[in-house]
Amino acid sequence: MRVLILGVDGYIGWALAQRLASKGHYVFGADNLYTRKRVREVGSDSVLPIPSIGRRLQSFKEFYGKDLKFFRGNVADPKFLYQVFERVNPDVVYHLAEQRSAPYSMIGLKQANETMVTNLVSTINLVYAAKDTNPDVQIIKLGTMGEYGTPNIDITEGFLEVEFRGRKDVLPFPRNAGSWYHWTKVHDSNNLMFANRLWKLKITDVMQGVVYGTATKEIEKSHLYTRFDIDEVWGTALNRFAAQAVAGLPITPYGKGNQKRGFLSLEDSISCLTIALEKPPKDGEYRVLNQFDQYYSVNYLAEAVSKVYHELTGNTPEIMNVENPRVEAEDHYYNPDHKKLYDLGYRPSGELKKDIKKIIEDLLQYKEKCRDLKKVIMPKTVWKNSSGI
Ligand code: USQ
Repeated sequence: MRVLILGVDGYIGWALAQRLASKGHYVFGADNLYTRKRVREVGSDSVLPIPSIGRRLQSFKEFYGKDLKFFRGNVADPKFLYQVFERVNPDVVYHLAEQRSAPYSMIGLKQANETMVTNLVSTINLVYAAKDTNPDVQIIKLGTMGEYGTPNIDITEGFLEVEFRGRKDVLPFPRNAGSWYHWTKVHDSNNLMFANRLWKLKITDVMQGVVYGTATKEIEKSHLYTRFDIDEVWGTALNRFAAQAVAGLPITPYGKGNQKRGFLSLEDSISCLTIALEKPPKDGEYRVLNQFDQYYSVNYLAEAVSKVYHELTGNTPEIMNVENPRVEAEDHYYNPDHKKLYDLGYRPSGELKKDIKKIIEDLLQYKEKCRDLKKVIMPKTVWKNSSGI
């Protein structure tokens, strides 16, 4: 199949390109290298070394024996996206090209606006480009489990059967996000649903949990690493905890640390995204898949990382529950469904402890780099201090 990955230079995009190439698909990618730039701006860098895009594509060709045809540009620019669609004529398009950091969106008004525009406009461009140039394309769009928030009821996959004042309906599950970034994903979901109603586009909206890990089976062979961020803006919970241990810093669950989130490994994320391609929705269907393996509290993950680090090195990192920079529930009910991907054939690849061990082993090879980034690890972006112009 001809597969277009918007956001191919990112954490998920680069790993996904390798999986799809190794499965024999023709892979095309677009990216404006936005994450590289924004990560540098906060004084940080990917801990795993990432070469320039030119060298990256060259190594891809050498290892996989075929080109990853690359288009450099911004998918929030409609002209660019239409041109890419016309050149590629994809069977499947993945939209992974959004601003992906909740803390970045909470720095201030400029970043909030940038996140809103980048994310919402890119998705609107996508549905129009699909409708106008290739209405049969399958759209796989990365949303987030964070769209649902942490309601005091079970979370279904996208839709909820409601009985109210004697009448019944099936309605979108109420969304209640916790950052401007997470709200953009809610707005995207609404826009995708509407585009589907208007033009019968075939859409999979993926509610993905927090992804962790350094590798997939392809990356273990190719050594074409994907990026790995650990700073307070671009790094995420479990990855940060492992890097904190390696850097000799305390591991930082925020607040009481009892907040729970769905997590999955990079390997599993890529498997799920591939299953979405291989088992498409019906023509004209909009479907929602909740994509995570298990849910954990951040305290549980902090302890798990500390234990594994001790087993590997003999040292026990300190766990320090720091003041929570976010506005979020720290003690709450959490029970989201995640059945549909299992019904489509997804099976988790590993086991948390083994996955953590692998991350720590990989990071130990870049111990100095983790240490160099010490100054950007502790949380500084405080939700309530988000500032205006
Ligand atoms: N957290 C800590 N300590 C840290 C970092 C985070 O306790 O050092 C806590 C946060 O307070 C939060 C939880 O861990 O309760 C998750 O935070 P995160 O930074 O790992 O992830 P989040 O900001 O929610 O966003 C990440 C990705 C985003 C994706 C989302 C999936 O950056 O692109 O959509 O995970 S989900 O969390 O399910 O919404």
